[in-house]
This record gives sequence, C-alpha cells and structure tokens, in this order.
Amino acid sequence: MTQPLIPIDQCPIQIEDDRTGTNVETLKRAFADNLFYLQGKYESLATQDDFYMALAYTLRDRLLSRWLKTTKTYMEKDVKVVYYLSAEFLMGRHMGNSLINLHLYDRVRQAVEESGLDLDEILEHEPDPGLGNGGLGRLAACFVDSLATLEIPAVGYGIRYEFGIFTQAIRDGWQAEVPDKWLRFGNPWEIAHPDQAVEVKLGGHTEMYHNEKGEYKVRWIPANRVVGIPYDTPVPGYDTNTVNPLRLWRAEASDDFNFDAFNAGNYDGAVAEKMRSETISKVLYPNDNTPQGKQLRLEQQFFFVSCSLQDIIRTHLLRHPSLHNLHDTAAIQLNDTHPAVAIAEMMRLLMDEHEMDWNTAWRVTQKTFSYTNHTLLPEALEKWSVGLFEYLLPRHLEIIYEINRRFLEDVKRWYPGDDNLISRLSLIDESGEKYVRMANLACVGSHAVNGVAALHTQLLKQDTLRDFYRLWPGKFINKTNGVTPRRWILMCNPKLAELYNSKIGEGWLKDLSQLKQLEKYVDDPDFCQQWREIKLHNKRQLAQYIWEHNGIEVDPHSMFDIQVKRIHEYKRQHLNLLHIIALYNQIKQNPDQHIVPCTFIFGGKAAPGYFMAKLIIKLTNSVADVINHDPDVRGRLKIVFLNNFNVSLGQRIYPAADLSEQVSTAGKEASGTGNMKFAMNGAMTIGTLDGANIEIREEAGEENFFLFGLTAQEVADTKAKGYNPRDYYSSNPSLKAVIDRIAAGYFSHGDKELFKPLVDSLMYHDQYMLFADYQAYVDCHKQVSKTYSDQDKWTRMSILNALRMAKFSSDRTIREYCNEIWNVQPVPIEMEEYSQENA
Ligand code: 475
Repeated sequence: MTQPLIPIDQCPIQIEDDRTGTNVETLKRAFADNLFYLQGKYESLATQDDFYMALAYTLRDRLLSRWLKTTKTYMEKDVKVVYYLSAEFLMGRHMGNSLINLHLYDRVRQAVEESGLDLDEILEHEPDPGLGNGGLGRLAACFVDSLATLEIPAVGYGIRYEFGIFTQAIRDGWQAEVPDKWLRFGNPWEIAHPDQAVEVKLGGHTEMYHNEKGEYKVRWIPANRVVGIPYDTPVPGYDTNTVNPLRLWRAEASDDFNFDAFNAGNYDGAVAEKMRSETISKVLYPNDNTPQGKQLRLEQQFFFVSCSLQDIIRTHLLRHPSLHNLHDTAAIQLNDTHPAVAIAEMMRLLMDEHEMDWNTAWRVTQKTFSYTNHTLLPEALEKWSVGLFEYLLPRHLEIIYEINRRFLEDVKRWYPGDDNLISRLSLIDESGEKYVRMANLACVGSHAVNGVAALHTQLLKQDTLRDFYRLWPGKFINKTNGVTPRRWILMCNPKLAELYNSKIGEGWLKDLSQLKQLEKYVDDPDFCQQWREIKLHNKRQLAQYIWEHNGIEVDPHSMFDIQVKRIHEYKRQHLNLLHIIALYNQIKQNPDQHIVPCTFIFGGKAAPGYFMAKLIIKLTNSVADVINHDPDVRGRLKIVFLNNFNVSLGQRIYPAADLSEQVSTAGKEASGTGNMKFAMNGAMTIGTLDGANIEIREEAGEENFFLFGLTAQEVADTKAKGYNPRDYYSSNPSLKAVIDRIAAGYFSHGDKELFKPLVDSLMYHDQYMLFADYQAYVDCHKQVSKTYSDQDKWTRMSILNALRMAKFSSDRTIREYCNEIWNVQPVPIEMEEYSQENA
C-alpha cells in the first residue's frame, strides 16, 4: 500500500531546507520564519530580544544535523568518551561562537543587514551565561571548545543553575549584588530531554540484606528523592563536523514523593518539599578559591555527580553487557574536588546497584577517574563535616570509611610505625571535629592527579599533596592550562585575526604555532604600523565603552594598564593601587615632572561575604574619584573600575590592553588564564614568577617580560624567618607616604576608619607580602614607562609576545590530556554531501 518508512536520519530533509541551508536567501527566510512561528511576532512589533531569539534558533537549527550525527557516530563506533565533570561552565555568549564555528559570520551578517537590522546589536542582546565564578569555570569552557575542535568524543556535565554569578553593580563605590536572571527570556541554545531524567537519592539510612546468592549486600533507604532533568547545549568544534553536548542538570521534585504527601492531606508540606528539592539547582555559589561549607552546596555536588554517573553507566550498558570494562569507554575528569564525591558514588552504583564486588569496583573506579587540582590556598581545600555527610549521604560515608580502611592498611604496610603519615593521608581529618577530606578522596580514587602549571604541579608535589606524591609519584603530572584562540583571538580581536589571515591564511586557528612564521615581520615598518593601528582601534572602542558606562574620558594614546580577575587578596589588586598612589604622590610633589600618561583599568567581582575584597573595590573607586578629578594630575592618570567583569566584557578588554597586571604573591596563583589572553592579544606582562607567568616568560623571552618580586621559595623563606611588614614601612619613605595617605583619610573625605581594616591588615600581617614586593614593583613600573616611551621597541615586544603564545592554546593542553591521561583518540564525523548551493 505505502512505501516503507524511510529512517529519519536518511530523510531528504538532511540535505537542504530552510533549517539547514546556508545561502543568504535561505538564511533570511529562516530568520523571518522563526520570528513568526517561534517568537509569534510580526517584524514591525518585534523587539531586539525577538530578533536575537529568532536568529539563535536559525543557528541552532544549523548545528542540529551535525550534532545528531556526532552522537550517532559515537554510539555506532562504540568509542571511548571523555566526561568532564565540573560544577561550573563559564561559556560566554553562544551566538558569536556559533557564527564563527559554522563559518557563517559573513553570510549571516548580510542576511541580517538585508533584513534591515544590525548584527552587532543583536549579538549584544544575548545574556552572558555566567554559570561559573572565574578561572576554573572558564577553563572548562575552553576545554569543551578544544575537545570538539580536536574531534574528541566528549560530554561536559554540570549544573543548570537558574541564577548564575550575580551581576555586579557599583553603588557609592561599593559592590552591590544583583541576581542574574539569565533565563528570563528563555534559552534558545538548550534542548531539554525529560525522557532521560534520572532519580537522585538523599538522606535516610542504610540496611543489610541477603541477595538471592546469599551474599551480604547493603541498600540505601533514602529519606528524599529528587529528579535530574538534562538540558543539552551544543558545543561545536571549529572547522569540524563535531558537535559535542554540554549536559547540565536541573533539579525537580520527584512526583511519587509528593504524591504520598498529597495523599496524606499534607498539601503545604508537599509543596514546601517540592520547592526545597528544586532549590538544588537554583543558584551558583559565588565563591572563588574558597569553599562554602553549606549543606545545599554538598547537595548540588552530589546531585550533578549522581545524575552524570547514572547517565554514563546507562550509555555504557547500551553497548556492553557489564560494567567491568567501563574504563575502556569512559574517562571521567574531576574539575577540582567539587565533583569528588563521584568516587564514592561510582563505588556505590557498581556494588549496590550493579552487583560488582569491591575489588573489581575499585579497580574500575581508579582506572576511570582522574583529578585536577586548581588551587594551593590551604583554606581552599574542601572538607565536609562527617555529621553532614552522614546525614545526607549515609551510604557514601560507609564507602569512604571502607576505602580509607583499606588504603591506610596499605600505608601501614609500606611505612610501618609512621602514625603522623597515617593521620595526614587519612580521608578523615580527626584533629578536631571530624571532616571528610575531598582532595584525599580524589587522589586515592584516581589514576592521575594534575596541577595546572609547572610551578603549581611542583608545589603540589612538594607541599600540598606531598604525602600522596611519596606514595605514587607516577600519578602526578603537569598539564599547563590554555585558552581557546577561537574566542580569545578571532572572536574578540577580529582585526588582529584579519592581519594574521592576510599573511598566513587561517591555519593558525587550529595550530597556533603557525604564528611563529610571522616573526620575520617584526622589523617590517608596515606590519608594525598595522599592529599599532589595530591596538589603537581596540583601545578606542574600549574608551568609548568606558565613556558610556563610567562617564570617564580616557585618552586612547595613554598606556592601558589593566588588571581584571576576581578580587582576592592573594591576587594583590591593592599592590597595583599602592603603585598608583605612589605616582600620584610624585605628581603632588612636583606637578610638572614628566610622566607617561596612563589609564589604569580594574575589573572583577568579590565574593559577597569577602569583606576585605569588597573594601579593595571601595578603595579603588575612592582613589579613582580623587585622582581623576585632581587638576594637578591634568588627566595624565586615569583610574577606571569597570563593573560586572564577565566573559563578554573580557572580550572587549583583553584586545585593548598594553600592559597586563599578573602580580599575585609567588606560589599562590595556580596558573592564571587571563595572563594568556592578554599576551595573545599583544599586551606586555608585568608579573611575578607565579603560575603560568613563568612559562609565558619562557615562551616570550625574558627580555619581553617585566619581572619583579620574590620567588615562591623566597616568599617561604622570608615567612619562615619571621616577616615584619612594619620594617618595610619604616625604612621606605615612598611606601610610608602611600600608606599614610590612605590612613589619613585622604581618599575617604577625612574618614580614618573606612580603610583602617585594610591598612591594619597590611601593617600587622601582610599575609601576601605586598610590602616585601612594593619597591621592586614600583621600580619595574619605571622600566615599563621607559619602554613604552619607545614605541618601536614596545611594538616589537608586543608582537613577539602575541606570536609566541602557541603553548597556551587549550588545543595543546587538551592533546596532552588525551594522550597522557584519558587515552582517547579523535573520531571524525562524516556528513552526507550537501547541495552545491552551500559550496
Ligand atoms: C585558579 N575556583 C587559577 C584556574 O585552573 C587557575 C574554588 C572553590 C569554589 C569555587 N571556585 C573555585 C577556583 O579554585 C579557581 O577558579 N581556581 C583557578 O583555576 C584554572 O588558572 O590560577 O585560581
């Protein structure tokens, strides 16, 4: 009667239609169609949001055939997949990225313009999805970009926070936090898959029982259950057909749970319980480099871990009869300890739900997991009170105790009689109230542990994880961070990309080492001139933004000296301020002396509960107020605090920088990644020998880097000898004058109390040794000014910095993870031929 049904993936729709076509006419038609049918608007009544949504759907449609084909290929070929577990993914806006990775920028621009609209305005309408705090979350985003670009089968697993990192407002110089309602108008990039929802248990108790084979087994009787709904966002590779998923989980109350309560007539209670379950994915904790010991945070961690592991196991069992070979199909990376409870959850799933014995389960677990550490700050090591753990995850605590018992048994055999060693290695901190040490759990349960820059890994081995290194030296491995050149050069600095393309084509975007070929132009006056013009163009654009947002006029010819990153004492934004005040003091002493005009730009959020960081923001704005308005300064110094630093603001800032401030106390910044973005865009770095600065300097050449300050070793030695900041204060008149000016209330309308906590903390503790590095920093800045005055020399150094940053492409980093930790290979995705129209 009828023809046989054509399998959906062989339907002609795959070839070319209004949802896949990419010529300008088709794009215009698709855009208009989406505006009408998805937004329900006539063009005459549509808002910028409607246009943005319609265009976003137009692009998502064009990702879908590749996306589905990618998933299908992975299933058919039964490939090994990287699962990147991270509590944060700071993706940045999707639209520009999709345009670039689909090679559709020019055609979409034309289609939009011919529809009478402005593409840049539409791009600005996308909310910046802030599902991360800073470095760690942005690294995860660069990694998924590189994984897709390198055609590696990968899934990013995380939490679909309803509220991302707060929007930072500045009121009277202070930070104020405003909730980030990024989903207000809907999210056109994601697709929900309620059919793949999973259940997560919480609380309750455990009990023993006999299974059919007569073996003792444990089961967990939870007090509560929540459901995780997956939302998938496509992550397209650059210049490949690969589109991997970012799968984020949203928490929902489970129906049967509520059903009982409804039946019992407890309507209010049921509703309250439902709301409680759903708060799990409500909001991102806004702490960077410090853990928050709240129950809800542990619930978040366990929630996304349990959802993700169940999903991984389900995927594996679609193709394999048992889980004995899970490590052959799955490499699971723990992005810091936030998902470290996965070690215990995997053991529970394998043993309690899939009948595996302990030894086999442990072998599979260790072979599957690996762990990245992101911070050396001792207070940042996550630990959970045993009481809370037992209350929320009783079965996991039992498993952790058993892992610990077996582990310490081994240690006792290897190092008999060393009780201190035992108590340092133990997964349980028993020095006072008992805590589960998450880093210890992650180390024991993984086959590889890595730091994120050479110095950081060395310090992990020497200090933070010294005892584990002694047990398993082979587990420790360095993986210096990187950033994606697609977003951090091509997308944010199109003029620079155009210059590169005009000389060497586009190959550098997938092989950044090709930029070295351009070194031959470093003495070519034309090239240098173009280089300066691009920088000036980018600075003008930022100056315009500053004018519109801060009402401050800045001179694009002044040196743009920039520090943008989270506000933290160890990052020493206040050292930067001390230098600025020193320059100001010089001007006040002698208003006519020559100084190089300079615009100091700051940006960054403080954790809402971090008083000192908030005070540093207030001080920055207070100093700016005084200096920007002092007629003696004659506009030679300008200070700007840009509020709400985020990924999209970063895209404006990095390309406009002359000088990048990377001034953390040596030994404190694990790597830094902003330092890489600045250098790639031709900024010079002034920095300490900390984190990846060391490797940036190695690559750029030491003559192309402004180095100052104590080394990590000297910091440790100085501390050990008994550091007294007041010695520096009394013996250095310049430093004394700076501190005295702040303490006297000069920047606070005579109020001597306002900045007292900051002054006292420096005078009496100075944990991060600003005073010890002060003079070296000021001297180094003199070198900077002198060099900047010689524009030819500066340009040369700037060019060499940008061209020598190949090492810091996240493609290099990911290749190393693939080969040395995950053991995974690229899997190219082949698409059916498209019609000629696309060629
Ligand atoms: C380092 N975040 C950078 C970057 O490796 C490094 C911690 C606890 C709770 C919430 N967030 C955090 C971090 O620890 C973090 O972002 N660390 C950063 O990771 C990527 O480049 O030096 O500070």
